Amino acid sequence: MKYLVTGGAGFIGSNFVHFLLGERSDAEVTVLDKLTYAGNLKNLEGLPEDRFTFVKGDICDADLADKLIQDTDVIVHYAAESHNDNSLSNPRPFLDANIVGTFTLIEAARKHGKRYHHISTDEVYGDLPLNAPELKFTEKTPYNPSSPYSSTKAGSDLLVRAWVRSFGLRATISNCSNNYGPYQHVEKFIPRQITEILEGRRPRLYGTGEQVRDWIYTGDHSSAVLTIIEKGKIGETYLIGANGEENNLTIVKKLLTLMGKDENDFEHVNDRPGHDQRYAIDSTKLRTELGWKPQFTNLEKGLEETIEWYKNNPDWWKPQKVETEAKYAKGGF
Ligand code: NAD
Ligand code: TDX
Repeated sequence: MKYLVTGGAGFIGSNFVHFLLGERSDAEVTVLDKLTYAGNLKNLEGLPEDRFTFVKGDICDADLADKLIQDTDVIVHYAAESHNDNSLSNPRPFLDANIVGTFTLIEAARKHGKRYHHISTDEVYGDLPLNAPELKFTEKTPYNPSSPYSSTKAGSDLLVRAWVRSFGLRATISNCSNNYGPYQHVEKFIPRQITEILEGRRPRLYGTGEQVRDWIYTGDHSSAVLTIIEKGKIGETYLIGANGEENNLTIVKKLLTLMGKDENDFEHVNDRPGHDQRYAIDSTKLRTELGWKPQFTNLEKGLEETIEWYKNNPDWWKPQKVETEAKYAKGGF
């Protein structure tokens, strides 16, 4: 099987490439990645050279997409502008990568009749109230995105659904909850706080910190995506989650404690405009219909391993850190 993985030099895409080549000895992978600020070739080190090719390029380049997709069995589309805070300060790149980029890929996929899997997020459903723990997102929840990031992801999902219905595109969609683990860019919540502590500064909590995210270890996202590609029903959407709900304040306190600091040694900074309150995934469909289940469900252990990785890999994250914090300082975050 020949796979084209877009965004494979990013956090989650690179995890999938390592997972896939490790799990399937007959798989060949081409990564198409523009290497934006979020892409890093170090994430792809150590892969089998005879089964892996890297192409630097933009998913909006129709000629390149056409050429690569012609020679592929399955397209797995991870490439995106992925950070909410960036989408609030500069939305335009989100429209280009997430909407036009997806359009370009599904056009080529339908022209060549190729299998396509679309990576999306639970944020397309908007947020849940904090006072109704019984509510969770399901595949039937109406779309209600809040930010420029999540609205462009929602738009891309809707394009895929329309291409399935109108043109018979052989596609599946997955919407996953918040990922964490090694190789995540230091702009994101957990690595930002770990690296702030490692650099001798205090973690930064937006607003009160009562917002809830449903955390999943990246490896579990990757195994779910492979399950959907191999066993999923064409035209269907699957929600991916590992029952990892926790509020931001608790995560910050856990990180401080695990790193030998006082649990109250953090700062409250400006809140994110339009901040989504709670995400929570009901992944019953994926578990019962396709038999998937997560392996890394101990959040505390996952955080310990993640802290250890950032401690041991300053050469990976230090180059991103100064620019990221300068961006945050401008907005008072
Ligand atoms: P990331 O920002 O770490 O990586 C994105 C990758 O896409 C980078 O390597 C970047 O260079 C590449 N890219 C961006 N624009 C491109 C373009 N125009 N052409 C080619 N390559 C381009 O993102 P991530 O956190 O790994 O997220 C990957 C995917 O998973 C995204 O689609 C995101 O919406 C989705 N997702 C993320 C999470 C999460 O918690 N991070 C949760 C659910 C879904
Ligand atoms: O410094 C911070 N302090 C803070 O309190 C940062 C960076 C974030 N936060 C809060 C905001 C959110 O409530 O932490 C929570 C998580 O923030 P992010 O890591 O920015 O993630 P989120 O906005 O929830 O979106 C993530 O999950 C869904 C990914 O970035 C998306 O790509 C994915 O689709």
